[in-house]
Amino acid sequence: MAFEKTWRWFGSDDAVKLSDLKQMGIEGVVTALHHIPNGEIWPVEEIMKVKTAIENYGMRWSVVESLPVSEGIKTKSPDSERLLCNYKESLRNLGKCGIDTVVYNFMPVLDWVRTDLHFKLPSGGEVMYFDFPTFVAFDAFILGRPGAENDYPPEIVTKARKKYRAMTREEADTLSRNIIVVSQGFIDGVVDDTAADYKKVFLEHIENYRDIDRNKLRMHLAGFLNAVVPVAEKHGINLCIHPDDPPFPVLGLPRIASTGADIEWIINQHGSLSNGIAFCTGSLSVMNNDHLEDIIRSAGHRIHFLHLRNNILLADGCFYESGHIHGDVNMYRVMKLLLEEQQSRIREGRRDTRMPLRADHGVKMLYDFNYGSNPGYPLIGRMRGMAELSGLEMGIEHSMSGENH
Ligand code: DNO
Repeated sequence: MAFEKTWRWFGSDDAVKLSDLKQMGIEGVVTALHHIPNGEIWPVEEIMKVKTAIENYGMRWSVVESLPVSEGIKTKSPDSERLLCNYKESLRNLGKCGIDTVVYNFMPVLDWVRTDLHFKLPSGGEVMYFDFPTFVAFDAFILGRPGAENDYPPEIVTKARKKYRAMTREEADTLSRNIIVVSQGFIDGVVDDTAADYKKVFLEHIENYRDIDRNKLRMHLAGFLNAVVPVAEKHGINLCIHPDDPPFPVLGLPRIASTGADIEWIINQHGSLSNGIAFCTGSLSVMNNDHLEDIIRSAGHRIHFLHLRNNILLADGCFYESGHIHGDVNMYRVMKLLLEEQQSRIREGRRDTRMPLRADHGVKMLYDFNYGSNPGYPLIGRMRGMAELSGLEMGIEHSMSGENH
């Protein structure tokens, strides 16, 4: 049985239409109610509109990515009780509509970070790149966050200073806008594109974490899970946390979903299957490639969603995305272990055997340059990734079942 082929679709504004997805062989759509402001309740009628539109094309709304956890919940602000009530209500409404998989993350302020959204590969294709010294240049010298220099290794700060000195004002502005606005806006980022002084607003968000260290953030996540997992379970929903991207602290903010040990800690906070993870090979492999297989072995039973993609890892914590099957992640081994997990679910009679998979991010290529797309989400590059992953999956599945044709 193959994994459910899914595709991240950004709603009716997406240049790719549902009819296109159908042609591409997509079975399940991954989307969110992007028009509902972060922290507000998702009403049944709005959920049903999207669900019906998807089902009219013979596909299913397979995964909600994401039902965003507001900053107020992450920081436990005075408004957090109301936000939590709204979150639970949205989950109930999703459950009533028969949606069974919901992704969230617990990364402070920024969802994911890249310093270059248009890194040119020798082939002419474009991918996203994270350059650690450039990121530190942004934090310490462009944003000027107080104390930032002390939050990073001295040798990286030295390189960052050099990078900053060589930057034009325009380059520095593009870098800031990419990190704070462009890479976040389409996924309900915390800084509004229209904010006049978006860097100031961003710094204020960071400042909200001044008394929140790793332990405290963990306690906030534990509180969140205790509140929402029973609701999810009652309504037949599997929640899954997306790992930190990149999986190490940035901006002096705590990170709690970066390593195998973090994931173990998270799944142990609540024994329900509804307390699960989104297995993102791109995020989890950046510091340590080898632990991907360990994570599948130890936490595989809680994996509810597969984000597969690859990276090339470089010195100094830098990396760039390299499509799907080629790169530092051993996609053959990862796929094989995931298929074994699916087999064991079938043997155990579990209901959640679909294991929705999406080709995460992709190389911008060919006609992708003629159409607008959100950073990381080109049509052709992702479609190539889906095709590669499907072929790999089919080959491994056949060899596992002993078939030789
Ligand atoms: C980036 C995505 C993330 C992910 C969220 C889940 O491309 O993987 O934005 O959707 O972190 O909440």
